Amino acid sequence: MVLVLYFKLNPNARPEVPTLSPWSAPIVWDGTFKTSILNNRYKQQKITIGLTVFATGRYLDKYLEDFLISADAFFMTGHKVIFYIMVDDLSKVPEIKLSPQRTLKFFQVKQESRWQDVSMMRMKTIGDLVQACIRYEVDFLFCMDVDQIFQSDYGVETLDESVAQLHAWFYNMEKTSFTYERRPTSAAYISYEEGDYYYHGAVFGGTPLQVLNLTRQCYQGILQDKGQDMEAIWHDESHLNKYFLLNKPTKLLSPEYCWDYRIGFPPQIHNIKLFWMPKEYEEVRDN
Ligand code: U5P
Repeated sequence: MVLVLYFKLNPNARPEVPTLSPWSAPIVWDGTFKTSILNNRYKQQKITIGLTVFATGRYLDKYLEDFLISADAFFMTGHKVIFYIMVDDLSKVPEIKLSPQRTLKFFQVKQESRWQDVSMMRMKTIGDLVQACIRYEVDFLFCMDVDQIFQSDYGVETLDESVAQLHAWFYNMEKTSFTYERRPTSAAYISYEEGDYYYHGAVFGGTPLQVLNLTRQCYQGILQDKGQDMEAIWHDESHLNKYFLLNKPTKLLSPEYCWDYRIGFPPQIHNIKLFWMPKEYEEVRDN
């Protein structure tokens, strides 16, 4: 049984940004934690961290190799990591030699014909996989988009029961500007009066049981909408935002943990740990 380490962030290190949510969940910004202390404590517990990623269709050739090479270098270095990689063609899997303590597990999945369905069906596949095996194999789990690159240490300061990523484009906006699903008939509906943050679907995590609950509930919402011939505006991300509105995350990651360089380099962004790859939508999406 692994204990989540509740460490006190040092908000004085980053006085210019909010480091606590209204429900007192830490918001992790670069400089607010002591990596060496946390690493030692988690090493004593011999934790294993899982990371799920999907790479089907053109995403497999275009993004998977660079994602994995960068994850090997920067994701949870010094700790045991299992990568759970979902592909639609096992013959195209890149040959990568990872550092010790890192394991790759590949799973064959069907390529959905619509990119929106690829994105949404991830919730079902991740839930099924957590249920079948991941929950016995890891202490913490992250789920990420593949079209991203790690560029500096992404470590154990991010671990918690339930972890959400602040979206780089919305972290300093008013909630009325968030692109939540606004149609009351959708399961993902959030009114203009509600909402805390706009969370990014490209990164979420937590303990396996929390991730199981999240993926199951999001998938239920997706199915409910499909039953009404609806699709939420930002697909699985809309359902994720609804889930985190009702089930507050216990830790939030600053946009340094998932940055888009097209925004530029505002002064609050000190140390980018992961960034979005530029995407030519016509090239990677079939429809
Ligand atoms: N994805 C695929 N293949 C597709 C579409 C999406 O593997 O054809 C996965 C990738 O991991 C991608 C994520 O980063 O879903 C989110 O999709 P999107 O937001 O880029 O459409």
